Amino acid sequence: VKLINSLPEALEDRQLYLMVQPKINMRSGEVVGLEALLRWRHPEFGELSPMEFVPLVAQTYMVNDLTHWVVREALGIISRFHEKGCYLTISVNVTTTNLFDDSFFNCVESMLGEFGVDPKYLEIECLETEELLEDYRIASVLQALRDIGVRIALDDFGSGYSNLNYLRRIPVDVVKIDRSIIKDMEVDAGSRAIVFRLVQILKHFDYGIVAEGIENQATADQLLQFGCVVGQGYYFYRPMIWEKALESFAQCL
Ligand code: G
Ligand code: G
Ligand code: NA
Ligand code: MN
Repeated sequence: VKLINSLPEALEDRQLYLMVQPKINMRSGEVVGLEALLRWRHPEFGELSPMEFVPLVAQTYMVNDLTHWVVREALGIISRFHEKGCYLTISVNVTTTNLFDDSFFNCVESMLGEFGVDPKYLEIECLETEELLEDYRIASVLQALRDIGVRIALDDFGSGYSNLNYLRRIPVDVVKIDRSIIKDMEVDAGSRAIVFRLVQILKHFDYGIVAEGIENQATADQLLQFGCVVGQGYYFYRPMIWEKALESFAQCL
């Protein structure tokens, strides 16, 4: 409770900040996008991972302010890359509560305008929850975002319900294959078989595919063989300070 109550102050004091983790085209080695990952440097509790506070905040309406802050910050970051001619996308993680918020769509749309970022460079990552699959209000927010060009990614696919038939009913452009399956690929033929078929099915329906949690070359090679080109994981890059990413990737032209 104390933690949650200190959030508004933390937002003002800039105790929160974003790290970025690159997504890469494993065929060319090129960085194609960044995922924004939230951190909280708390004066009393130290460095907090989003797992320690996002679930708590997500039970309150404060999660809306928090996500608006994250989107604003992420767009500020990506516009710095674009200024340097480096047209990467940026993804932001949102919770189901955010998608029930009537102001979410308008906020995102107006912030895109404010920063002059083409909506196609913003991706919203959401988790496959029951509400996401079943609530028409969420589907309509996602569809409205897609209609203006924002991309929608389904995060951690393969860790929850992962019902392929439901998947087709929700407006999603990109599916991220959860690292829990990816991490076993190197040692387990069964996991490789699942990923192989999953990639085939996702390609059949024209989804963009991102493999998460790649930790070694063997897994990256296998994924490429299966036709999954975009990957993310410690093998390529760990989450990093965005200024450092700007320094290293901004000569990407
Ligand atoms: O970066 P890290 O591995 O600590 O992230 C842990 C979890 O927190 C991941 O599931 C990630 O999706 C989530 N997360 C990271 N940043 C944000 C954010 O800005 N908003 C929300 N809702 N979740 C986030
Ligand atoms: O749930 P989500 O996929 O958004 O989680 C993102 C989190 O996953 C980040 O906080 C990041 O630290 C973590 N992560 C990213 N790549 C790897 C990886 O290769 N291995 C492991 N164990 N964690 C990873
Ligand atoms: Na994510
Ligand atoms: Mn994920």
